[in-house]
Parts: sequence; C-alpha cells; structure tokens
Amino acid sequence: MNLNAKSMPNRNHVNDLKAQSTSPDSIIQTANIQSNTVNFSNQKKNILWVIIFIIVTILVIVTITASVTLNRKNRTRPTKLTIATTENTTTMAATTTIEPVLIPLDAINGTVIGVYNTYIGGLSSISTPGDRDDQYEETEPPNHACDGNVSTIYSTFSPCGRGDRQQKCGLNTGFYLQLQHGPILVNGLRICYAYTSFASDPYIVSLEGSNLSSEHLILGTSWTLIYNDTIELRGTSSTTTCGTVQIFPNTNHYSNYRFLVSRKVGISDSVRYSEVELYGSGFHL
Ligand SMILES: [Ca+2]
Repeated sequence: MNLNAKSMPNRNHVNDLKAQSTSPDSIIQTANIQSNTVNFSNQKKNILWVIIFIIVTILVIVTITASVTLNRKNRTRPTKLTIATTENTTTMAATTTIEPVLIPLDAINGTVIGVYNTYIGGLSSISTPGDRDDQYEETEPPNHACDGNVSTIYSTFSPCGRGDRQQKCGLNTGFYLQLQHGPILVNGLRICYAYTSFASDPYIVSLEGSNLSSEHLILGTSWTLIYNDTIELRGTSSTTTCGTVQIFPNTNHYSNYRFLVSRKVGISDSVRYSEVELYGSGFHL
C-alpha cells in the first residue's frame, strides 16, 4: 500500500482550501458569516431588552394597581366611625372601629327643659305647659322625648295655639337637658315619630352641646353647634316608628345637649315626636 499516494489528495485539498480562503468570493462569504453572527447576537440582545422592558412594565402596573386598590379600600372603610382609643392607661393608643351606641338620656333630676322661639346659637326661651302660643301640650311634655318610650310624645305649638293649623306651628321649639352621666361624645342622632299625622313630623333639626353650668344654658353663646340638617322622613308608612341614625363628625364631649326643630313636614298645629335618640362611639355605662 502506498501511503504517500493516499496522503497526496489531502495536501491538495488543503491547498485548495487555502486557495479558496484567499479568494475574493471566500472573503465576502466569511464577511457575510461574521456579519450574520453579529446581527444574530444583536437580535438576541434586543429580544432580551424587550423581555426585560415587558417584565418591568408589568411590575410597575401591578404595583400601581395594588396601591390604588388599597387606597380605595382605606377611603371606603369609614362607614363606621373610627376613633383612637387607649388600650391601657400606661402604654400605647390603638386605632379601632367602634359602632355608635344609644346613649340613655337620663337628665339630672329628670329635668328636661322645653324651649320655644329658639334658634341655633340663640337665647333659649323657656316654654311652659298649656295651649298658648308659647307653650307645649300639658299631657305631652318635653321629657317624653327622652324617656326611651316610643308611645309617649312631646308636642309643641309655638308660635301657634292649639288647633291653629299652619306650616309654622311648632317650629323653632325643642328642649335641652344636662346628662347625669357627665360629658359624652355624641356623633349620631335619630328621631322616632309620633303615631299621629305625618304633617307634624320634624324635617330639619339641630343639635348643640355645652359644658357650662345650668344657669348659663339659657344664653345662646353657651352652645356649640354639632348637627344641623334634614332627617329621614317616614314617607307614607305609618308603621315606621323611627328613622335611621344620622352619623356626623364630632370630637367634643358635652354634658348638656339642646335639640331644636326648624322645619316640619306639613301643615298642622304642632311639631310632635316620640323620641330623640343620641348615639356615641365608645360609650359604656
Ligand atoms: Ca317617648
């Protein structure tokens, strides 16, 4: 066997390759291969950057969406009143949500003072039992609005007398009292209706608070306005005893409260209601 003869084609092949590698066509082909390799590498880099951009964009969108959702939750949460309370007397205060609870309107000495021709921030004009235009119905006195019994009614005529049916009858009347429990935070109010006509139902009412002593309560300057707005009407339902609790912001504790009616539903000789209920957060007997 002639090994040299067999190895000759390989040498020729190498020479051929050398010749080809130095030819112009080969150089162009090599350049194209290198160019394709560089382009492919650039494409991979571009694809990688696109993927990174998409991931970062998704993370930003998810973060913003979560933040907006959390903020909406925090904004809608206070349908209940949130106040700060102290868990113990020594260390830290915790924020908690407390439902307003009904406050017993127990007045000192059981005294509930009826008023007429009395306005928000104004002087209290003390009314008496009778049927004149400055009086209330003798059998339906002001303490009936605070006795916890929806079958007992407070009825006021001023500026009219009994039987004088007008839109203005019974307006700017009400009552005030001093709570025997001492200063209490009130942030809710509800009216319970009289069992008679709707026309005498209160429609716009106010609540004021004071911490002055009883001899000063006749003065308008002693009172601070807490609530002045409409209350829920019972419509045509004669079976509805009480409205819904009107919740309002208030951070001040008061031991005296004055309730006034400035507008009623219809034409009648009086304003009549069976209960004024006050509600407070964190109140406990
Ligand atoms: Ca009552």
